[in-house]
Amino acid sequence: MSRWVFIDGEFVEKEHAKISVYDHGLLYGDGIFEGIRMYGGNVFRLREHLERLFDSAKSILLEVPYTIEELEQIVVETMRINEFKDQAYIRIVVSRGVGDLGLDPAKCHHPQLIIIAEQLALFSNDLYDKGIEMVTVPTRRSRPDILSPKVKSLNYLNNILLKVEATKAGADEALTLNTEGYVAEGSGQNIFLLKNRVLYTPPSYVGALEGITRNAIIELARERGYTVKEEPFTRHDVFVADEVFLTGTAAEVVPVVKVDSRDIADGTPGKHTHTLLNAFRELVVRDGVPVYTNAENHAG
Ligand code: PXG
Repeated sequence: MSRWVFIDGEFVEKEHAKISVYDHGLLYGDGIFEGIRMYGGNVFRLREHLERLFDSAKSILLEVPYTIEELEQIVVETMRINEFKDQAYIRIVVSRGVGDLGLDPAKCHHPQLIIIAEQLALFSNDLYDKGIEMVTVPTRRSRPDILSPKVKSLNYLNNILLKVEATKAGADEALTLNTEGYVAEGSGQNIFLLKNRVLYTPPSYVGALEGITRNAIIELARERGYTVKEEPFTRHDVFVADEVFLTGTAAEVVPVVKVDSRDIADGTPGKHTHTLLNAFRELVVRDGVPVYTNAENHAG
């Protein structure tokens, strides 16, 4: 269990980790975040996550109060101080900080960095074996020209509504469409489908986050001889796919077996999904920034 949260430039016991009611992260969702995982004592693709965090910051004109190297150190230190040895989920938040009740962030002089680490499993274990059910939800994924889905902003209401609509409809996850009706992603996961040994995932311009898990799966699939195509597809293509799965830091790789009452193939998780899930599980324990030295690993 985690005990220490990094906030206001120091580690604070989690009961005492508090922010101001004047923080624009709270008042307006003005800020950004990243979700990262540690596997086998290594923080997976930390650099990529931090680069995406800095890109999100640049896009919303937010100054991250640390360099990328300093942030790397603080993330590693958060794992060490909480004595996480193997698995953990890490949340980085940078909010605009304290201001007044106006929208203008000009008066927010101190962006706030918060790092929290916890155990997190998005779906219960049996769903990774059985597969999940998705439904298309009425809310559309926000348009890239209005609020870019590439910005991991603290304003996640679009994604929250997608998730709520799916669970209220009795499904595990939302199949989300962009305003033109093309498949975008899940509520917080990228989507892949496999048809005749070709793997398809929507390009990010359709309205999906360029997921770090997504990119890892594309690499792993190509190394294993799959053709991977980043191209738009519709619900019909999902219904008639041989296999469908979702990817994300929180979700990892989860098979999808039913979409809008249609079974995907025979309604059980596919063997290529299984191959890629295993490849991903192998990759994550050997790739990443080590939190402990070899000597510490042996001592621990
Ligand atoms: N799409 C969106 C909209 C996301 O927020 C992903 C795809 C997957 O990207 P990565 O880089 O993680 O492979 C995300 C990331 C949740 C939750 O509880 C999900 C994310 C962030 C925070 C919480 O489902 N998703």
